[in-house]
Amino acid sequence: MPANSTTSKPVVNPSSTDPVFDLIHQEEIRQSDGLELIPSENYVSADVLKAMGSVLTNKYSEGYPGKRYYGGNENVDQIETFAIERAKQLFHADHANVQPHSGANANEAVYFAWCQPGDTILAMSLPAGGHLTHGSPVTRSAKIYHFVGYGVTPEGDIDYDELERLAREHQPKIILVGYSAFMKIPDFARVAKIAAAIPDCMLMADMAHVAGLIAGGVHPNPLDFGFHVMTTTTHKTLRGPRGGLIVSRGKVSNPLHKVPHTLEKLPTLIDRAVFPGTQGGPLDHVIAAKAVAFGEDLQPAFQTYAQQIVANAKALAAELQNLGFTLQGGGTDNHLILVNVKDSFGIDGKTYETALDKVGLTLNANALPTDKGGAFRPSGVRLGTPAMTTRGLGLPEMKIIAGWMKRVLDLCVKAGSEDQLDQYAAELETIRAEVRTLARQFPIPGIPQPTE
Ligand code: DSN
Repeated sequence: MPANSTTSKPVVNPSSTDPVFDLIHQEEIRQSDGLELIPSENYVSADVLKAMGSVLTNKYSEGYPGKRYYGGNENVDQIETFAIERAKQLFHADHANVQPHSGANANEAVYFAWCQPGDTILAMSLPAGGHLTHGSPVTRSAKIYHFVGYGVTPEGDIDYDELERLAREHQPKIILVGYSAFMKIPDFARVAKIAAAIPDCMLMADMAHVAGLIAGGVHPNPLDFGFHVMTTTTHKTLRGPRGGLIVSRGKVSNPLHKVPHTLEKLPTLIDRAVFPGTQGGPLDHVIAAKAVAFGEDLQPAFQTYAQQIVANAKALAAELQNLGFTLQGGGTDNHLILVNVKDSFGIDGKTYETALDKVGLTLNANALPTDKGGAFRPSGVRLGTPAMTTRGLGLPEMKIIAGWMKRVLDLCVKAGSEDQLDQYAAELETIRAEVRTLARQFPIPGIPQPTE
């Protein structure tokens, strides 16, 4: 047993003596006994877990259904086709590529499909709420393409005037709308109008965070507003396995839009950019799990789930505000909440994240658009409701969670800094026990529950 293992008895006997299995078991307990507030995490169904753990991991399938570089793909071809057709149906798309290993790979493939080295891509800057893969200087893409960043207004919405000015000035090959800390609904039609005036400009949306809300009908779909390509991860609100997805239009959806290649070629360019452009063999077990998850996302129950995610986020945001927390953008229209703990209570986001971890509430410290704290000591924390909603938590529990967050915050204020938190270990342990008791009332799908 590892030195830090808890005293709980194993839920099931590990199937091997390899300590890795004991650690997996400890992770089952950690997930069961805590509440997951990280907005990019979720819990998959037992069926998705089963597909991921299947013999498909043994197979090589470079290529696409019907056009492989290996024999023996008769089952894999059908599985990948299920995933493709279900993804197209979910997002009203003409084409889907289900092979990207991650959201980062999906983005990289789209840039590679459409741009030449040195071309300009206009995207939301990271401090404004954008994503690392949208041009952060530490990424490979930023060394190949020229990224220009647009920001947000003091109210937390996209600064569309700035976006338009920068688009005119830089004539980008891609305008990208996407984010990992943005709480409004983008005005896709307005961005499409801006792009229509730029020759050769492709419209790309990275909807990794809200793809499940789109699939569930509670968020607009950029492909319905003239966007040509949408990328996403499959493990956040879509509730699938870890992985990426690209869906696109295959025909001209905006007659004002002038492009060098006809848009009918876009699917081919994307497929070539994924394989062999940027990836090798697909992860067939993950693609099977994507197919299963997309099948679940197409069910009416998923729409109810998506509605509840947003209702829970709004309720949690409102209660946090009642308790004195300042929220970036004044609240939320999706599943995300960005709390300015520094402005509200003088505590940095990392100290607060550490303290919340001790009581079993997991979220992440996050920079705010005007942050002076840097990436490791930012002023905010980011949280969201997709995972809790999967477990069945509803509006009454959102109030309880906000209350715990305030009690932990008060202890942080008393402690003054992270290294003084131990003085309040007993108080933190009391809250931890309350969190565990509630968490165990809402089992995680697909795994055995702790028994003591
Ligand atoms: N890492 C993801 C997130 O937490 O938002 C984005 O890729």
